[in-house]
Amino acid sequence: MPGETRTAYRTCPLCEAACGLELTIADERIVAARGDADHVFSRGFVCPKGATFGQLSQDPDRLRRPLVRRGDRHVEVSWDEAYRAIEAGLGPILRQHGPQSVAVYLGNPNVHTMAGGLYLSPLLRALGSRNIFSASTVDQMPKHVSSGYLYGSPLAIPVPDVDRTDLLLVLGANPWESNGSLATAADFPGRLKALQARGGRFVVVDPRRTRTAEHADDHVAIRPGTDAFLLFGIVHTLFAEHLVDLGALAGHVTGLGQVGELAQAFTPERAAAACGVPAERIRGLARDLAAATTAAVYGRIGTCTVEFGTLTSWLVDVVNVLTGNLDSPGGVMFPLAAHLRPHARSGGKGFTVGRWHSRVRGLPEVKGEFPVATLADEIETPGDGQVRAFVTVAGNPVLSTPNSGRLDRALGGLDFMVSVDPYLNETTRHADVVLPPTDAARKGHYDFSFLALAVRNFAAYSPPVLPADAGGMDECDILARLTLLVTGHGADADPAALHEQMLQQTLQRVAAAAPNSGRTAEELRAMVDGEHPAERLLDVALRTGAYGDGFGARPDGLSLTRLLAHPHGVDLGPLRPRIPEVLQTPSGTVELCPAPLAADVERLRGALDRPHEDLVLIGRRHLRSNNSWMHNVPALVKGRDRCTLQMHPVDAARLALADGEDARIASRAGVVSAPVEVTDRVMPGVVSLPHGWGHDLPGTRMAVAAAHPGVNSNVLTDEFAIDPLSGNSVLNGIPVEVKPAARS
Ligand SMILES: Nc1nc2c(c(=O)[nH]1)N[C@H]1C(S)=C(S)[C@@H](COP(=O)(O)OP(=O)(O)OC[C@H]3O[C@@H](n4cnc5c(=O)[nH]c(N)nc54)[C@H](O)[C@@H]3O)O[C@H]1N2
Ligand SMILES: Nc1nc2c(c(=O)[nH]1)N[C@H]1C(S)=C(S)[C@@H](COP(=O)(O)OP(=O)(O)OC[C@H]3O[C@@H](n4cnc5c(=O)[nH]c(N)nc54)[C@H](O)[C@@H]3O)O[C@H]1N2
Ligand code: SF4
Ligand SMILES: [Mo]
Repeated sequence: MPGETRTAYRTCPLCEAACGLELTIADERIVAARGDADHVFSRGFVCPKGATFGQLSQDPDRLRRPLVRRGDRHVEVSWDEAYRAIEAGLGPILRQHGPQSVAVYLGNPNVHTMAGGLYLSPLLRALGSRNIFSASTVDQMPKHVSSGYLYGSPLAIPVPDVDRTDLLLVLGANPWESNGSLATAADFPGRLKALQARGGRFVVVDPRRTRTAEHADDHVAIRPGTDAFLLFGIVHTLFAEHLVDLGALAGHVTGLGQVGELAQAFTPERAAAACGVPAERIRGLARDLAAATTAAVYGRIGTCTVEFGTLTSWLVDVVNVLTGNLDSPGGVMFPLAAHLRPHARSGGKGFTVGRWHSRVRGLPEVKGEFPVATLADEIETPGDGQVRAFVTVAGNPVLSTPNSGRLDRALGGLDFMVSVDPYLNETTRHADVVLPPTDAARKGHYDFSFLALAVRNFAAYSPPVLPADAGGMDECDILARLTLLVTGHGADADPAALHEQMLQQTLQRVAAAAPNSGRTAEELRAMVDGEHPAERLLDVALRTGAYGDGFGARPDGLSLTRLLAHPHGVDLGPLRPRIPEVLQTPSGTVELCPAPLAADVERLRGALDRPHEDLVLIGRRHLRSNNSWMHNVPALVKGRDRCTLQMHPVDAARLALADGEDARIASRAGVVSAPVEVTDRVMPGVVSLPHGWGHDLPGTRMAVAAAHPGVNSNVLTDEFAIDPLSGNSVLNGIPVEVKPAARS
């Protein structure tokens, strides 16, 4: 109501921590965002990004109506006109060249919206293209692959039980600034401090002395891309010193002996020569992990976006298994989210990749997608199946993916492009049509992805905090209408048709799965609550989920109504062991030595004695960044330039570079210039440049970001450097040459 000030609660959708926000709303504008002190999980924590929730939602550069490209300008049009332009552009390409001619790229914010969780699958199914790409292959795909092989499901990702562990070994993660990833732990810094306060320790392995490393009990500097050697050195030591103890896991693990054999080559001495961590330190880590009452090894970006990403991700879990810390309190555990159910029994089909291959480079499909590192190949290479049209949903691959200079040029050569995105940015400037979803304040929120990765089970649903924008369009509707268009229902199809169809199909599955409940899909339909299509689908998932009310069978169980009555979330308790039920491998065990991984160990062994590069590039994240897309919020970019090339004083002296001087940085893929920041935070031989910058391209509409452009580090990363098992890009450990810009 005009003139009214009120408080509303909402989960922050900006990172994986899933904090509760307390919003102050005056005159239907968000005037403040604070941490929700009563939130069951985040207990008042908020970071600088969450605090800008209002500014972000109300950013004047945010698009609220669709855009259509006319020449080199984008002009606002009605929704009907935008969908008609899509039909006119996409229709002929689909008819003439078939579904493979249309590629899709799904970006990171899709895992932070309900539309992404619910409405992408139908769209991709309707389209029927195999040219599907996502931010997963510049991020966590190696972890999915290792989990797929070990546990039979790529989504069975164990998270460190940070609230109960005695010893946490962190590799390639900086949760003090990233707030955690593949481990939803609001106030990660506070949880780490609590770990230390109760007498526990945490150790950080990182080529940079990050803020996490600064607070750690120990910081181990490691040469980029070499954690697999370190971890294999630990595995070797555990076997050599008879420290292997599976604990409660004994009887649920196969392949143990083979892992011991594979580890033989990786003595701590040889591992040390490869990774730069002294052999005695490697042995010490192994002994500490074995001796600790509970311990957890946790790896993230620095273990995934590297040459041996899948092997490293696997070895993280191997160490957890060998020390008896998998699926055990204080170790790493499998969460159980409220919208999911435990499996009826262990054992399943297992995990496979390579059911089809990419046209140009012959790369295997993984989880139904191809590596984004080969997207430009598919657009540029003529022939049958060439990509001619492109759809992006919540992605900015021109800044986020390797050799993005090449991808940027490739996008310019497309016949047609559609972007579902609230900004006209480096990627969407290429789109013929941009469909902007309403801002986060006007949509409901439930974390389908991150509640399944939380270090404590909990559930929260936030309804929209502001009324719908009458002329705007909700993202579920945008995607549903696109799906209907692709399936031949025309540009004017009513999204409600798909919403109802999806709900009916879900209810039919529920009715078929529990025939004894005596309820038909129609009877269940009458019981479903929710004002919005996403709410109704969520209600069904919650009620049939692990803690659900079973549509009345357990009256005190969860439902949408119950979550609406608990705006600060519902705590569902500490993580509980899930083995064997969680295991969906063919054998029903943890298959510790899967053949594809064992085969890849050969490649790792081959790299043991390889000479080291002079200088390699790594990335970094800053507390006030969010990949590429929040640099338009003034509060998040003020202060000194953050897009600097960090370099150790020894390298700076060797290369005759002074602090603040512009350096020319060259790799196989490209060249950029950035100011040097001389600092001993990075180890010698390593330089660091953050990703997500480079906002100086023409045709964008992000005034604040353009005033703080920085340079795009992914001009330097190489699209031909990928982890072969997952197709994930190598974004850390890029060989570079650095010179003073003025003298080159
Ligand atoms: N060198 C290097 N490169 C990296 C990384 C690295 O560490 N180093 N990290 C990688 C990682 S982990 C990731 S996840 C990727 C991210 O890669 P992307 O997902 O491609 O990029 P983002 O910067 O997250 O851009 C998100 C886009 O979504 C839009 N958006 C924001 N909110 C919404 C919404 O609610 N709906 C819709 N439809 N759109 C929305 C934004 O405007 C923006 O265009 O970058 C990767 N790239
Ligand atoms: N503030 C902020 N928070 C974010 C994001 C953001 O952009 N900004 N992005 C979000 C996203 S999409 C993600 S995926 C997460 C990522 O979450 P994290 O993985 O915690 O974030 P990073 O800061 O990329 O941490 C990776 C660390 O690995 C180190 N590293 C690089 N190469 C190696 C190596 O070879 N070995 C080892 N051991 N370490 C290495 C880097 O120095 C860096 O400190 O963060 C999320 N949260
Ligand atoms: S840590 Fe993440 S979820 Fe929490 S307030 Fe910050 S951006 Fe939002
Ligand atoms: Mo990410």
